Amino acid sequence: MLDKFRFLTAGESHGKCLTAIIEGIPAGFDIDINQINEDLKRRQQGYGRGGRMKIETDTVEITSGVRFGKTMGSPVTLVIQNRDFENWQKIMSVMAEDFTEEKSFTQCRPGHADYAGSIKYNHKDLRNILERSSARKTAIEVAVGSVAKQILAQFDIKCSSKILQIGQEKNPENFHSEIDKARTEGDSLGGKFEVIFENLPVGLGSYVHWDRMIDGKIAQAVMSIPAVKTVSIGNHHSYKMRGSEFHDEMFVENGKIVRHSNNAGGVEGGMTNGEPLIVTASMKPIPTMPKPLKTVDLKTMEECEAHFERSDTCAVEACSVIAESRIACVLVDEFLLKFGGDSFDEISRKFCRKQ
Ligand code: EPS
Repeated sequence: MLDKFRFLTAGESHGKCLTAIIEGIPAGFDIDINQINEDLKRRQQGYGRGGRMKIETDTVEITSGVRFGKTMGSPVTLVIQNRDFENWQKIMSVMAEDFTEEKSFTQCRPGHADYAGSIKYNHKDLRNILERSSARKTAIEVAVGSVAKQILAQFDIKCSSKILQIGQEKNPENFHSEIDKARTEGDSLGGKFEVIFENLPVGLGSYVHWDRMIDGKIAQAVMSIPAVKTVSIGNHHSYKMRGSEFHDEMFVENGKIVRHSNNAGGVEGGMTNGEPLIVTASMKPIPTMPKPLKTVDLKTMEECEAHFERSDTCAVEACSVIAESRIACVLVDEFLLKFGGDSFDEISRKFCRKQ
């Protein structure tokens, strides 16, 4: 999907490590590894996370493409070690002789990829699906997104996110108690969050073809985060507003075009319009929980309770950090398509907020 800022990730939830190779970063960009680690920490720290986050302290290693804090124009490789691998070496072994039947699980977890994945890839052991479908892989995606954010920041493009709702609760002061309540009851919670990018240039994306519309690309990038169920751009009440109320009128002040509203959320005609980009998304409640869901054991075809090891109660804060990263990747890709070049200096010469 991405043309200029391309990346591939690899790694299982309880495997040795998570890896990403990013291709297409021009030379001469500043990359601060501490900043990547800050984003990784933000993804881990949200209230409502489970036992796994006590084991992991995600930090990235850059093994190619950066020298003395600057990109070299060559592929950038990022690696995050899974500390929990130490406890899973036998279960995640690559050696055929380590296989034993009792290491597999067959009680499907509703809401996860288990059922469809077992049929699609013909897996009898549902761990083969769990391991890659797990949201653990979003750790390395956040590292990639952090690199994208750092590139954008060098053109003063800034990003932030906030939680709008946890379950039914809209008051931030009550979010923690709402999560505590769900945890005590062995349940899980979803919620809603908002991501904002400011100072974007006009004209990222295009109206000329459906697959070049920036809103479509952002929707795909955010919707494919595990557990995300809705994505909207701008005022999500648009469908019940009148045209005269919704559309952002234009005025001239001091020789400049200005708007006094941003219901469009920074996108018109599939392109950024220079106003802040506002993306809202909602996340379903996490499907793994101590209070077990009824399901089927795919081996015996008998009804049973879903497989449970441990779980998070709520990961909406983590999800907002992941969404920042995913959107940053789309934006940097479009940015490089528009202002592209081989080096930071070349791009700086071409860069213009209104072109
Ligand atoms: C996840 C299950 C839990 C989460 C995990 C996502 O992991 P575990 O099965 O090891 O307890 O903690 O998230 C992460 C590990 C992470 O880094 O975000 C799942 O099934 O998606």
